[in-house]
Amino acid sequence: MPVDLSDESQYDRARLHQWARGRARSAGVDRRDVLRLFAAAAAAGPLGLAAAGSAGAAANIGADAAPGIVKPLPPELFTIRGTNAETNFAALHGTGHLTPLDRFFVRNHTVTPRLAPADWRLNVWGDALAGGPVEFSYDLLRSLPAVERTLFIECAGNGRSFYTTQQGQPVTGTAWTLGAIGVARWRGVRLSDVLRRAGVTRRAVDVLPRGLDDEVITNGVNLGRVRRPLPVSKALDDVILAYEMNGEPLPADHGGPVRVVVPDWIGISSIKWVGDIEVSAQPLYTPWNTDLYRLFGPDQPPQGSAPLTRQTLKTAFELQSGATVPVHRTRLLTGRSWSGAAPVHRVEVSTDGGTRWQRARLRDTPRRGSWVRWSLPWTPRTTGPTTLLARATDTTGRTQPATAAHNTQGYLFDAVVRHPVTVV
Ligand SMILES: Nc1nc2c(c(=O)[nH]1)N[C@H]1C(S)=C(S)[C@@H](COP(=O)(O)O)O[C@H]1N2
Ligand SMILES: [Mo]
Repeated sequence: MPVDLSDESQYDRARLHQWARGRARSAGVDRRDVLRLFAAAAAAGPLGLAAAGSAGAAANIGADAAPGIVKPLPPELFTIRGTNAETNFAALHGTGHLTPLDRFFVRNHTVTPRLAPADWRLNVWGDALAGGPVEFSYDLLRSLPAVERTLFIECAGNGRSFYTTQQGQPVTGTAWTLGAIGVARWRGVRLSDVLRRAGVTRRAVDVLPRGLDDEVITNGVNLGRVRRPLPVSKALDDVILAYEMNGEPLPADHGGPVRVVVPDWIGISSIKWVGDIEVSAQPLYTPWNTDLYRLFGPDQPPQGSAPLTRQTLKTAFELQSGATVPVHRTRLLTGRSWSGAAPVHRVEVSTDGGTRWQRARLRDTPRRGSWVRWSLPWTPRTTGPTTLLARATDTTGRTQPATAAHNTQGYLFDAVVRHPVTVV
């Protein structure tokens, strides 16, 4: 029976099957190298060591520098994690629906390249095009019909550190708390318009955008340039090639001059500094859809899960972890909740460690692909430590659980996060 790859669950099953049968060609990377790399990552132990999920030459750089990120990273706004910068959620308090560019998280496998729009070209090629390769300049792209959408980009590993700190489970990769997400207004062109102009045919199965940043070398293994295939159904559906972010030309750190933006899907799908796109009549495999960005571990299918696609459900307070708050004074607790599956329509907050829950007021109209801001007034009556919790429910009916399903690389953490504060 032909597989309908426009159905995400069928796509997942088809991919899992191909993987299990050993049909995976890990595009340019020796499979044994990747396995060796994984053994090394596991031996390096939990969080932040030279793990595959935090690939890059500078994974062990100290906490005061993120070499290769261009924009300023003041400590009030960001926590540096290797080559990456995490948004401090407390720094979003009082900001609008969109994450200001000066505090949008940066996740770099290597370093931010500086690319001039005038020199930039996008090469679309592959055996599922009607003819040869087609090149797009920046000006040509800007002359095509423009679209604008407000969408989050969130790393699949966002919240990863809570597997360890809250569930006592080891994971590898960058030890994000909840700040590996941002929401922006993206302007660009539909990827489908570009693919059609390039002559995409019905033979197309996979679409593989690749970044112009340096090749990724992890533990001596060269994984090549950052790239992850999209099923053609998703590529032709709602994916954008963005050249503006919040009304500004796309900043260098976020993929300027042009990046891919894939609504609802894990951040790695949204390839920055896109330089070429392969349109293939066969399924494609790269380290980013085979060994990385799948779920492995005792609680997962024996061969690992299908490649990850949609993001999960999460909530964060716009408050420092461990903050002190004055007793008998009313303050407005604020935060944000989001889901890759559907709009978030209910948020409940507990100020007593989870005994009593109150419904928060939503400050945004719930919309697909973005977060909702919420608030709840709180007047603490007793001094001492307490735990704040907040949990979201999306319109599929799903509510954040008490524990997240463990996986070795710490992806898709969705459990309610315990937020310690002290009342004084
Ligand atoms: N070319 C390229 N694209 C990339 C990456 C990268 O290192 N190189 N990182 C990916 C990951 S893992 C994430 S989470 C998002 C982060 O986007 P941001 O840095 O704009 O926040 O970009 C993705 N696209
Ligand atoms: Mo990511």
